[in-house]
Amino acid sequence: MVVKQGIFLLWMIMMMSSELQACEVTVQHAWLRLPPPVSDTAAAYMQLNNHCQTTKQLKSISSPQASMVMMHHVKMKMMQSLVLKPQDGFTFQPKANHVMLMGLKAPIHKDTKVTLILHWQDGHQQTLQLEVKDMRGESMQGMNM
Ligand SMILES: [Cu+2]
Repeated sequence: MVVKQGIFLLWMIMMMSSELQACEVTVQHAWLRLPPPVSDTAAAYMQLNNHCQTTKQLKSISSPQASMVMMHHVKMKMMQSLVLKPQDGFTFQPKANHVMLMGLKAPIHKDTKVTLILHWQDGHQQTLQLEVKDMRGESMQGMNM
């Protein structure tokens, strides 16, 4: 009887911890600005929200399509990591914080499927598909990231 209860308790703990593990930061509006044809860098943007009960730390981002991906503040100042407390949000957006893809392995077109992988502190990897947006008609500041 005691063993049975012990196993049940263990099962409960496992269920609860996998529940915590499973909670993912939500990512919305993930997109990449169509870079000029000659450029081997591109900027990406997204909105992150932590609806989980634990603090989440984004350690790094990678992409199979770029040799390096960095998180930048305005003026290309590097962000080492991004800490999101429960209920915290963070937005990468034009002319502010952005995700920078460097060393593009192939030219990106409007219909290219761009993949980003978010590497979280707890070992979880989150794969995103980005929409490529052509912003050239929007303003003359096409190079403004
Ligand atoms: Cu940058």
